[in-house]
Amino acid sequence: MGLRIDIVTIFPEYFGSPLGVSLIGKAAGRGDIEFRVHDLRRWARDVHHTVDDVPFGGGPGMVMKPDVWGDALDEIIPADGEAARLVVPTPSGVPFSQDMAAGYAAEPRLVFACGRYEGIDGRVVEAMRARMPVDEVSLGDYVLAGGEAAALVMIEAVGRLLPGVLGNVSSAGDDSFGGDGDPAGAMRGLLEGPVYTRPRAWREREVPEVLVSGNHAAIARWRRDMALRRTAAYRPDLIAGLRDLDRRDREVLAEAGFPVSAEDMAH
Ligand code: JAH
Repeated sequence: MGLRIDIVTIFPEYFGSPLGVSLIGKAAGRGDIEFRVHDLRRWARDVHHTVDDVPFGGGPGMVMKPDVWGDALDEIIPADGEAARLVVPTPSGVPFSQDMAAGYAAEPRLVFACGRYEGIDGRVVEAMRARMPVDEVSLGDYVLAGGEAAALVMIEAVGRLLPGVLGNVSSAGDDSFGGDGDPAGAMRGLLEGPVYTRPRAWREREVPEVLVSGNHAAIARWRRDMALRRTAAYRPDLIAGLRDLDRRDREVLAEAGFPVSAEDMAH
């Protein structure tokens, strides 16, 4: 019982290599994920395979035609078929998150509609919402040339959460976006700090002593300190959302310039 992912795009060739390699490629080889990539131009109506037209109301660029997208999605997601969620990458969408990736990994079927130009005629999402859940999703506040790269990012974030896809299942746990798939994870809501491997000394730089101490409690505390510091420095917007801070957490955050108020304290 795997995940089926359909991708609709005017650049089907874009997806070949990324979906064929690494953990996702192996999962697809085993049948844990099934990919189907569809060329939108198959549903174009004219000899030139036109998929875009000028925007009503004027303005720059072109807009993708609703009739072409409508026919494509009607055929790819038949009314009597398996329930599907339609995902439309767009800079005007809701921010994608680790929680959404976990939700997508639990779905039977995802369909990514990759727009180009100025986007897809607004009536397409409206019409599809009458039949299925539709998410317009952004990866951040920047504009790409189309939704393809964004779809690949989401597919990778979802794919690594599928049972059997990640080589080492436990390493999904305390990454930045701390405790993905682990609602009670100690690092939840924090960016992960630095990590180290051999050699112990490299270009005169020693690995932090605590990491070779064998003291697991001290190691966990040190990692949390580093995560708090990094989060304060790189993502100060996340600090207000942290819950259940202990005395040491508050000390570290205060040193990083974030005094924490009394009502946010666990004890
Ligand atoms: C650009 C269709 N937030 C990332 C993102 C996602 C999609 C697009 N741009 C940025 C995009 C042009 C056409 C989608």
